Amino acid sequence: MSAFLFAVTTVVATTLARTSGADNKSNDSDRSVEGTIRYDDSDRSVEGSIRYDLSVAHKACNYFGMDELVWNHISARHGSGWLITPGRRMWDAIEPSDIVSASDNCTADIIHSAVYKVRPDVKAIIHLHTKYAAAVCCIEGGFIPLTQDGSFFFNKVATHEWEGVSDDPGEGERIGKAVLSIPDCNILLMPNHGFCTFATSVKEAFIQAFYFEKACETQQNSTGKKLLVPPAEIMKKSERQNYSDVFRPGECEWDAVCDLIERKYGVGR
Ligand SMILES: *[C@@H]1O[C@H](CO)[C@@H](O)[C@H](O)[C@H]1NC(C)=O
Ligand SMILES: *[C@@H]1O[C@H](CO)[C@@H](O)[C@H](O)[C@H]1NC(C)=O
Ligand SMILES: *[C@@H]1O[C@H](CO)[C@@H](O)[C@H](O)[C@H]1NC(C)=O
Ligand SMILES: *[C@@H]1O[C@H](CO)[C@@H](O)[C@H](O)[C@H]1NC(C)=O
Ligand SMILES: CC(=O)N[C@H]1CO[C@H](CO)[C@@H](O)[C@@H]1O
Repeated sequence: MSAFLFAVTTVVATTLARTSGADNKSNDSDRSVEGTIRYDDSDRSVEGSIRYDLSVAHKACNYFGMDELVWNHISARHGSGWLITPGRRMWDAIEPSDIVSASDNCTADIIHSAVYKVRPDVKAIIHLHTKYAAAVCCIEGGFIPLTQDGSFFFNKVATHEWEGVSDDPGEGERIGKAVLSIPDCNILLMPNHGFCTFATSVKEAFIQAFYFEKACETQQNSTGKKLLVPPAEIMKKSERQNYSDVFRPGECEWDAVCDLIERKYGVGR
């Protein structure tokens, strides 16, 4: 009986997540400023689908080795604020109900609120310290897109120099300036620290982070060799193709990632 109930709950949660999706374009005009969370829980079904996607994204980071113990954050706008990683919990154990509407971590508030403030189009942010991206963060010149996977980020990388652990609210303004300096950027590279990807949905932000880490791995493994850097016009063409409706990050991958995570970890227990 309880197994039956669990199965029903899982199916309902999964269907909800996949039909209503987290790409919901909520009204941004009253979005929170400077980390002030005014949580709008008026739409339960939208909230449920965002929580589901956030839980899957945390568990998928754990599955693919992209997490770092209890640190780092994934967030998604909801209502006039955003939902975010609870902290103090391993990412394979983050369930939809564990996601919080305000972080107890000031670092996350500064970085995430800075990006949401200057980019109304951004609905989800992932901040990670994955190993290959962290290595690329420590190389002069930073990220070099070399492959088809890397073309997602061609001319889309903003940079914000490390200021130590982010606890100075003034840093938010500097992060905002960095993000605005590269039109349509989808990566904030944080030298000697890590990176953020930002996107129109949780699934898109996760898939971007996956490909960014992979592109950094390719770059790192090519270090010290003579690089074949593709012509800019080919990268530009590939970038546009990658962002067409069919290949938009997450479009083809996300349901399969959800299936994988349901099989390996389960969601919603
Ligand atoms: C999107 O979210 C807003 C606010 O949460 C809600 O009013 C609206 O109905 C949602 N739209 C869809 C298509 O789910
Ligand atoms: C968003 O809300 C503001 C004020 O609440 C309203 O003026 C505006 O038309 C709304 N925009 C959309 C796209 O719903
Ligand atoms: C917040 O999280 C970051 C990692 O994302 C960590 O470096 C920092 O120490 C945390 N700060 C607090 C106050 O918990
Ligand atoms: C990069 O190098 C590591 C260590 O040699 C290897 O395990 C990994 O498969 C390589 N990755 C790529 C994308 O070449
Ligand atoms: C996010 C992004 O870069 N989107 C681009 C993808 O390609 C389309 C079509 O060429 C562009 O209009 C978008 O700006």
